Amino acid sequence: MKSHILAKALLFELLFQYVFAMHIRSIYLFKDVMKSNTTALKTSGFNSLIIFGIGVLDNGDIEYYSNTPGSSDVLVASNGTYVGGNALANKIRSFKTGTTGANRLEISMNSQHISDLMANPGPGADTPIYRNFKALKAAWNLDAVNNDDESIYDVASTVTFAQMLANIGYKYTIVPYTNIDFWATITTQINEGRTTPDLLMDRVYLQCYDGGADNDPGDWQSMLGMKVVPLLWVINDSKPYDGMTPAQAQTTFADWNQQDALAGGGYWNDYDIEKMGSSYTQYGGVLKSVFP
Ligand SMILES: *[C@@H]1O[C@H](CO)[C@@H](O)[C@H](O)[C@H]1NC(C)=O
Ligand SMILES: *[C@@H]1O[C@H](CO)[C@@H](O)[C@H](O)[C@H]1NC(C)=O
Ligand SMILES: CC(=O)N[C@H]1CO[C@H](CO)[C@@H](O)[C@@H]1O
Repeated sequence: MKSHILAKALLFELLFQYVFAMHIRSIYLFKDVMKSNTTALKTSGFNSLIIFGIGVLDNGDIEYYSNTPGSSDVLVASNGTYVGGNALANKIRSFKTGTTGANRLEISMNSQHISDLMANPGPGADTPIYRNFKALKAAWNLDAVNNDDESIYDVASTVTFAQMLANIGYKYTIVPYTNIDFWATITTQINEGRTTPDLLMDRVYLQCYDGGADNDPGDWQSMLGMKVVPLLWVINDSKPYDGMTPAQAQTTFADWNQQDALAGGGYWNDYDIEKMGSSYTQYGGVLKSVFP
Protein backbone atom coordinates (compact mmCIF):
# COMPACT_ATOMS: atom_id res chain seq x y z
CA MET A 1 0.00 0.00 0.00
CA LYS A 2 2.72 2.38 1.03
CA SER A 3 4.83 1.60 -2.01
CA HIS A 4 1.73 2.08 -4.14
CA ILE A 5 1.30 5.58 -2.77
CA LEU A 6 4.98 6.23 -3.19
CA ALA A 7 4.84 5.07 -6.80
CA LYS A 8 1.87 7.34 -7.41
CA ALA A 9 3.68 10.30 -5.87
CA LEU A 10 6.74 9.56 -7.96
CA LEU A 11 4.69 9.34 -11.11
CA PHE A 12 3.00 12.63 -10.31
CA GLU A 13 6.36 14.24 -9.65
CA LEU A 14 7.69 12.97 -12.98
CA LEU A 15 4.59 14.16 -14.82
CA PHE A 16 4.83 17.51 -13.09
CA GLN A 17 8.46 17.91 -14.09
CA TYR A 18 7.70 16.82 -17.62
CA VAL A 19 4.84 19.27 -18.06
CA PHE A 20 6.80 22.19 -16.70
CA ALA A 21 9.98 21.26 -18.50
CA MET A 22 8.16 21.48 -21.84
CA HIS A 23 9.88 24.10 -23.89
CA ILE A 24 8.06 26.62 -26.03
CA ARG A 25 8.59 26.14 -29.76
CA SER A 26 6.84 28.97 -31.54
CA ILE A 27 6.30 30.51 -34.93
CA TYR A 28 4.62 33.76 -35.97
CA LEU A 29 2.03 33.30 -38.70
CA PHE A 30 2.62 36.35 -40.87
CA LYS A 31 1.06 34.73 -43.94
CA ASP A 32 -2.72 34.73 -44.33
CA VAL A 33 -3.78 31.55 -42.50
CA MET A 34 -6.10 30.73 -45.39
CA LYS A 35 -3.07 30.52 -47.69
CA SER A 36 -0.25 29.12 -45.55
CA ASN A 37 0.61 25.42 -45.25
CA THR A 38 -1.53 24.38 -42.29
CA THR A 39 -0.24 20.81 -42.27
CA ALA A 40 3.38 21.93 -42.13
CA LEU A 41 2.62 24.37 -39.31
CA LYS A 42 0.93 21.59 -37.31
CA THR A 43 3.50 18.85 -37.84
CA SER A 44 6.98 20.42 -37.90
CA GLY A 45 7.60 20.60 -34.17
CA PHE A 46 5.93 23.89 -33.24
CA ASN A 47 3.70 23.84 -30.17
CA SER A 48 2.77 27.53 -30.14
CA LEU A 49 1.30 29.39 -33.12
CA ILE A 50 0.93 33.16 -33.00
CA ILE A 51 -1.35 34.77 -35.57
CA PHE A 52 -0.17 38.14 -36.86
CA GLY A 53 -1.60 40.78 -36.99
CA ILE A 54 -4.70 41.87 -35.24
CA GLY A 55 -5.86 45.43 -34.62
CA VAL A 56 -8.63 47.10 -32.66
CA LEU A 57 -10.59 49.88 -34.38
CA ASP A 58 -11.78 53.05 -32.64
CA ASN A 59 -15.21 51.52 -31.92
CA GLY A 60 -13.72 48.34 -30.42
CA ASP A 61 -14.21 46.20 -33.54
CA ILE A 62 -11.40 43.74 -34.28
CA GLU A 63 -9.69 43.40 -37.66
CA TYR A 64 -7.41 40.65 -39.01
CA TYR A 65 -4.90 42.49 -41.17
CA SER A 66 -3.72 40.98 -44.38
CA ASN A 67 0.00 40.70 -44.89
CA THR A 68 -0.18 38.53 -47.96
CA PRO A 69 -0.38 39.67 -51.58
CA GLY A 70 -3.91 39.16 -52.89
CA SER A 71 -5.50 38.95 -49.44
CA SER A 72 -7.65 41.65 -47.84
CA ASP A 73 -8.17 42.76 -44.27
CA VAL A 74 -11.05 40.93 -42.58
CA LEU A 75 -13.34 42.37 -39.94
CA VAL A 76 -13.55 39.50 -37.44
CA ALA A 77 -15.54 40.82 -34.48
CA SER A 78 -18.05 43.62 -34.31
CA ASN A 79 -20.53 44.70 -31.66
CA GLY A 80 -19.91 41.58 -29.61
CA THR A 81 -20.32 39.11 -32.45
CA TYR A 82 -17.84 37.05 -34.47
CA VAL A 83 -18.20 38.15 -38.10
CA GLY A 84 -15.07 36.67 -39.69
CA GLY A 85 -16.85 33.80 -41.39
CA ASN A 86 -16.92 30.03 -40.88
CA ALA A 87 -14.11 29.19 -43.27
CA LEU A 88 -11.65 31.35 -41.36
CA ALA A 89 -12.86 30.10 -37.97
CA ASN A 90 -12.66 26.46 -39.07
CA LYS A 91 -9.16 26.97 -40.46
CA ILE A 92 -7.90 28.58 -37.25
CA ARG A 93 -9.62 26.04 -34.99
CA SER A 94 -8.00 23.26 -37.02
CA PHE A 95 -4.53 24.26 -35.83
CA LYS A 96 -5.11 22.57 -32.47
CA THR A 97 -7.13 19.57 -33.66
CA GLY A 98 -6.33 16.30 -35.42
CA THR A 99 -2.69 15.46 -36.05
CA THR A 100 -0.92 18.42 -34.54
CA GLY A 101 1.85 19.44 -32.19
CA ALA A 102 0.19 22.80 -31.51
CA ASN A 103 -1.41 23.24 -28.11
CA ARG A 104 -1.37 27.01 -27.86
CA LEU A 105 -2.82 29.65 -30.16
CA GLU A 106 -2.27 33.37 -29.75
CA ILE A 107 -3.19 36.51 -31.65
CA SER A 108 -0.58 39.24 -31.94
CA MET A 109 -1.76 42.83 -31.94
CA ASN A 110 -0.58 46.43 -31.86
CA SER A 111 -1.91 48.91 -29.30
CA GLN A 112 -3.82 51.35 -31.51
CA HIS A 113 -6.97 52.74 -29.78
CA ILE A 114 -6.41 50.70 -26.59
CA SER A 115 -5.69 53.73 -24.45
CA ASP A 116 -8.82 55.59 -25.69
CA LEU A 117 -11.04 52.52 -25.30
CA MET A 118 -9.79 51.69 -21.79
CA ALA A 119 -10.62 55.29 -20.79
CA ASN A 120 -14.00 55.27 -22.51
CA PRO A 121 -16.12 53.15 -22.36
CA GLY A 122 -13.60 51.25 -20.21
CA PRO A 123 -12.87 47.52 -19.75
CA GLY A 124 -16.30 46.43 -18.46
CA ALA A 125 -17.97 43.20 -19.52
CA ASP A 126 -20.73 45.05 -21.40
CA THR A 127 -18.42 47.10 -23.61
CA PRO A 128 -18.00 46.35 -27.33
CA ILE A 129 -14.25 45.68 -26.97
CA TYR A 130 -14.77 43.16 -24.15
CA ARG A 131 -17.58 41.41 -25.99
CA ASN A 132 -15.60 41.35 -29.23
CA PHE A 133 -12.57 39.72 -27.63
CA LYS A 134 -14.85 37.23 -25.92
CA ALA A 135 -16.57 36.35 -29.20
CA LEU A 136 -13.24 36.02 -31.01
CA LYS A 137 -11.80 33.74 -28.32
CA ALA A 138 -14.79 31.43 -28.65
CA ALA A 139 -14.81 31.44 -32.46
CA TRP A 140 -11.10 30.81 -32.89
CA ASN A 141 -10.46 28.76 -29.71
CA LEU A 142 -7.69 31.14 -28.61
CA ASP A 143 -5.43 30.86 -25.57
CA ALA A 144 -3.65 34.19 -25.38
CA VAL A 145 -3.26 37.72 -26.69
CA ASN A 146 0.25 38.79 -27.62
CA ASN A 147 1.12 42.48 -27.24
CA ASP A 148 3.35 43.70 -30.07
CA ASP A 149 3.28 47.37 -29.10
CA GLU A 150 6.15 49.07 -30.91
CA SER A 151 5.09 52.69 -30.59
CA ILE A 152 2.60 53.69 -27.89
CA TYR A 153 3.90 52.23 -24.61
CA ASP A 154 1.18 53.51 -22.26
CA VAL A 155 1.53 51.68 -18.94
CA ALA A 156 -1.88 52.26 -17.34
CA SER A 157 -4.05 51.31 -20.32
CA THR A 158 -1.83 48.33 -21.16
CA VAL A 159 -2.30 46.91 -17.66
CA THR A 160 -6.05 47.61 -17.65
CA PHE A 161 -6.43 45.92 -21.02
CA ALA A 162 -4.44 42.85 -19.88
CA GLN A 163 -6.72 42.55 -16.84
CA MET A 164 -9.77 42.84 -19.09
CA LEU A 165 -8.42 39.99 -21.21
CA ALA A 166 -7.82 37.90 -18.07
CA ASN A 167 -11.48 38.36 -17.11
CA ILE A 168 -12.44 36.90 -20.50
CA GLY A 169 -10.13 33.92 -19.93
CA TYR A 170 -7.11 34.83 -22.04
CA LYS A 171 -3.49 34.57 -21.04
CA TYR A 172 -1.32 37.55 -21.95
CA THR A 173 2.10 37.64 -23.62
CA ILE A 174 4.50 40.25 -24.95
CA VAL A 175 7.03 40.43 -27.79
CA PRO A 176 9.34 43.40 -27.17
CA TYR A 177 12.27 44.50 -29.22
CA THR A 178 13.21 47.61 -27.22
CA ASN A 179 12.14 49.85 -24.30
CA ILE A 180 12.92 47.35 -21.55
CA ASP A 181 11.84 49.74 -18.77
CA PHE A 182 8.29 49.85 -20.08
CA TRP A 183 8.10 46.07 -20.37
CA ALA A 184 9.60 45.53 -16.91
CA THR A 185 7.04 47.90 -15.42
CA ILE A 186 4.02 46.24 -17.01
CA THR A 187 5.37 42.76 -16.22
CA THR A 188 5.43 43.63 -12.53
CA GLN A 189 2.00 45.27 -12.58
CA ILE A 190 0.23 42.65 -14.70
CA ASN A 191 1.56 39.72 -12.67
CA GLU A 192 1.23 41.37 -9.26
CA GLY A 193 -0.08 38.91 -6.69
CA ARG A 194 0.15 35.98 -9.12
CA THR A 195 2.65 33.12 -9.20
CA THR A 196 3.45 30.29 -11.61
CA PRO A 197 1.38 28.55 -13.00
CA ASP A 198 -1.24 31.27 -12.53
CA LEU A 199 0.68 34.14 -14.06
CA LEU A 200 -1.47 36.32 -16.30
CA MET A 201 1.49 37.40 -18.42
CA ASP A 202 2.91 33.92 -18.70
CA ARG A 203 5.23 34.26 -21.70
CA VAL A 204 7.76 36.69 -23.08
CA TYR A 205 8.77 36.34 -26.71
CA LEU A 206 11.79 38.50 -27.51
CA GLN A 207 12.65 39.91 -30.94
CA CYS A 208 16.32 39.15 -31.52
CA TYR A 209 16.46 40.37 -35.12
CA ASP A 210 16.09 43.65 -37.00
CA GLY A 211 15.57 46.41 -34.39
CA GLY A 212 16.15 43.81 -31.66
CA ALA A 213 19.22 42.20 -33.24
CA ASP A 214 21.42 43.16 -30.29
CA ASN A 215 19.08 41.81 -27.63
CA ASP A 216 20.61 39.32 -25.23
CA PRO A 217 17.95 36.93 -23.86
CA GLY A 218 19.86 36.58 -20.58
CA ASP A 219 19.78 40.36 -19.97
CA TRP A 220 16.04 40.47 -20.55
CA GLN A 221 15.49 37.46 -18.28
CA SER A 222 17.27 39.28 -15.45
CA MET A 223 15.49 42.57 -16.06
CA LEU A 224 12.00 41.06 -16.33
CA GLY A 225 12.45 38.31 -13.74
CA MET A 226 10.99 35.84 -16.25
CA LYS A 227 12.30 33.30 -18.72
CA VAL A 228 12.10 34.49 -22.32
CA VAL A 229 11.61 32.91 -25.75
CA PRO A 230 14.01 34.53 -28.24
CA LEU A 231 12.83 34.86 -31.82
CA LEU A 232 15.02 34.72 -34.91
CA TRP A 233 14.06 35.79 -38.41
CA VAL A 234 14.21 33.04 -41.01
CA ILE A 235 15.87 33.61 -44.39
CA ASN A 236 14.12 36.57 -46.03
CA ASP A 237 14.63 38.60 -49.17
CA SER A 238 13.58 41.87 -47.57
CA LYS A 239 16.41 42.07 -45.04
CA PRO A 240 18.74 39.22 -46.00
CA TYR A 241 21.30 40.21 -43.35
CA ASP A 242 18.67 39.45 -40.69
CA GLY A 243 17.84 36.03 -42.05
CA MET A 244 19.14 32.88 -40.36
CA THR A 245 19.47 29.49 -41.96
CA PRO A 246 18.37 26.53 -39.83
CA ALA A 247 22.05 25.80 -39.11
CA GLN A 248 22.70 29.37 -37.93
CA ALA A 249 19.54 29.30 -35.82
CA GLN A 250 20.65 26.02 -34.25
CA THR A 251 24.00 27.49 -33.16
CA THR A 252 22.48 30.73 -31.89
CA PHE A 253 19.69 29.09 -29.89
CA ALA A 254 22.04 26.44 -28.47
CA ASP A 255 24.59 29.03 -27.30
CA TRP A 256 21.97 31.20 -25.65
CA ASN A 257 20.27 28.22 -24.01
CA GLN A 258 23.55 26.93 -22.64
CA GLN A 259 24.33 30.31 -21.09
CA ASP A 260 20.91 31.22 -19.77
CA ALA A 261 18.44 28.27 -19.80
CA LEU A 262 15.65 29.78 -21.87
CA ALA A 263 11.90 29.07 -21.95
CA GLY A 264 12.16 28.02 -25.61
CA GLY A 265 12.68 29.54 -29.03
CA GLY A 266 10.78 30.66 -32.08
CA TYR A 267 10.72 32.26 -35.48
CA TRP A 268 9.50 35.25 -37.33
CA ASN A 269 7.80 34.04 -39.71
CA ASP A 270 5.99 31.45 -41.86
CA TYR A 271 5.48 33.70 -44.90
CA ASP A 272 9.19 33.90 -45.55
CA ILE A 273 9.72 30.16 -45.11
CA GLU A 274 7.20 29.53 -47.86
CA LYS A 275 8.26 32.42 -50.09
CA MET A 276 11.93 31.44 -49.98
CA GLY A 277 11.17 27.75 -50.40
CA SER A 278 12.82 26.98 -47.03
CA SER A 279 11.99 23.92 -44.99
CA TYR A 280 9.51 23.94 -42.10
CA THR A 281 10.89 20.54 -41.13
CA GLN A 282 14.41 21.92 -40.76
CA TYR A 283 13.45 25.06 -38.86
CA GLY A 284 11.07 23.11 -36.62
CA GLY A 285 13.69 20.39 -36.15
CA VAL A 286 16.14 22.94 -34.76
CA LEU A 287 13.63 23.88 -32.06
CA LYS A 288 12.91 20.22 -31.26
CA SER A 289 16.61 19.53 -30.80
CA VAL A 290 17.54 22.60 -28.72
CA PHE A 291 14.22 22.88 -26.87
CA PRO A 292 12.80 19.35 -26.44
C1 LIG B 1 2.70 21.39 -46.96
O1 LIG B 1 3.50 20.75 -46.00
C2 LIG B 1 3.44 19.34 -46.07
C3 LIG B 1 4.14 18.79 -44.83
O2 LIG B 1 5.37 19.42 -44.64
C4 LIG B 1 4.05 18.90 -47.38
O3 LIG B 1 4.01 17.49 -47.50
C5 LIG B 1 3.25 19.52 -48.52
O4 LIG B 1 3.87 19.23 -49.75
C6 LIG B 1 3.15 21.02 -48.35
N1 LIG B 1 2.20 21.55 -49.32
C7 LIG B 1 2.52 22.51 -50.17
C8 LIG B 1 1.42 22.97 -51.06
O5 LIG B 1 3.63 23.01 -50.21
C1 LIG C 1 -25.20 45.73 -31.01
O1 LIG C 1 -25.61 44.63 -30.19
C2 LIG C 1 -26.65 44.95 -29.32
C3 LIG C 1 -26.84 43.76 -28.37
O2 LIG C 1 -26.86 42.54 -29.10
C4 LIG C 1 -27.90 45.30 -30.13
O3 LIG C 1 -28.95 45.65 -29.27
C5 LIG C 1 -27.56 46.49 -31.04
O4 LIG C 1 -28.64 46.76 -31.89
C6 LIG C 1 -26.33 46.20 -31.88
N1 LIG C 1 -25.91 47.41 -32.57
C7 LIG C 1 -25.62 47.42 -33.86
C8 LIG C 1 -25.18 48.73 -34.43
O5 LIG C 1 -25.68 46.42 -34.57
C1 LIG D 1 7.89 39.39 -42.43
C2 LIG D 1 8.36 40.29 -43.50
O1 LIG D 1 8.50 41.48 -43.32
N1 LIG D 1 8.61 39.69 -44.65
C3 LIG D 1 9.04 40.39 -45.82
C4 LIG D 1 10.15 39.61 -46.48
O2 LIG D 1 10.47 40.20 -47.72
C5 LIG D 1 9.39 40.31 -48.63
C6 LIG D 1 9.93 40.89 -49.90
O3 LIG D 1 10.53 42.13 -49.68
C7 LIG D 1 8.28 41.17 -48.04
O4 LIG D 1 7.17 41.19 -48.94
C8 LIG D 1 7.84 40.57 -46.74
O5 LIG D 1 6.88 41.41 -46.13
